[in-house]
Amino acid sequence: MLKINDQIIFALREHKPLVALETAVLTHGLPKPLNLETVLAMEEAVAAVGAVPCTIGVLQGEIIIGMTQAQLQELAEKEAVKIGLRELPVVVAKKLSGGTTVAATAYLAHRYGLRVLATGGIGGVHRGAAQTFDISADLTVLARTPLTVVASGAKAILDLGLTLEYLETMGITVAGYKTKTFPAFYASSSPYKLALELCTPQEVAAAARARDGLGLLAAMLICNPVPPAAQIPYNELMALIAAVESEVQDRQISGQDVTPELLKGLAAKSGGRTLAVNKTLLIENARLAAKIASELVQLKT
Ligand code: PSU
Ligand code: MN
Repeated sequence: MLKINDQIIFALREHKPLVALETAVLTHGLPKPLNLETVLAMEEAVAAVGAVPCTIGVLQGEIIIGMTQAQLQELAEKEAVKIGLRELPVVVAKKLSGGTTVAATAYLAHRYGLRVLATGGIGGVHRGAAQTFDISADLTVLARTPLTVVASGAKAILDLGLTLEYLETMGITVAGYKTKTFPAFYASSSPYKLALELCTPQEVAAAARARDGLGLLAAMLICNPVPPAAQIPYNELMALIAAVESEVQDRQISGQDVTPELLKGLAAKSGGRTLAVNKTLLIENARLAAKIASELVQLKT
């Protein structure tokens, strides 16, 4: 039920820097052909810094740690399950295929010895969660998985204030990377302030090492804002989301489909602009994650 790519085994044994990448963004987050293009560009960005990309996904019930390009292509063509932690055992048993969310990817990455993960934006507390209880399993997994996760904050479709509160409650370190505000995924900044800031890959690695030394079990979320030149400014973004949100509500979409449907709606309403920003931030996050992973392997533990 598990296949660890030979290159990944070698990289782990040789203490090479590794970056885990998820595949829910391939199967559910981005449309074809941008999805595959983007994941491959993330892998390239990691490799360009001298680190080893390790994309995680599931094909015919086999959990693959370090997918090849051919495997990614196959997954992109397939009927795919969105695999959170709780789907994982059933997907394996029934030999299904799918993309792993941050929750499942983080769990697997940690289990097999990786320390850094890059994504676009983590899942979080949805707007209206007081009624729907819709809170991403990303948060509960990150609370007990000591990885360094690089993301442009949480997805802007969420209630960012409630998401920050939840992150605090769960003891997840949230630090801005060269910023004092919580980025809003497609927007480089938001009205939400961050108390902690880290400014270099070395600083991030030192904090991760201190976390490990202290025996703390939660992930650190490193919030890397999309470059301002590429962003959709916060106010504009909020108006866009409000319009799409009411459409999704009218169609009575719930559960796992909410996030993908909102992302799809935003892409349509913005004339594809959100897709371009999403690609940019995914690549930038992969690049920063690779730099952090490279610093981490320098630190003797
Ligand atoms: N980042 C992106 N696009 C995505 C995701 C992250 O740029 O589609 C995915 C991640 O896999 C994350 C998931 O775990 O969205 C969150 O889904 P949910 O809110 O249903 O937990
Ligand atoms: Mn959800």
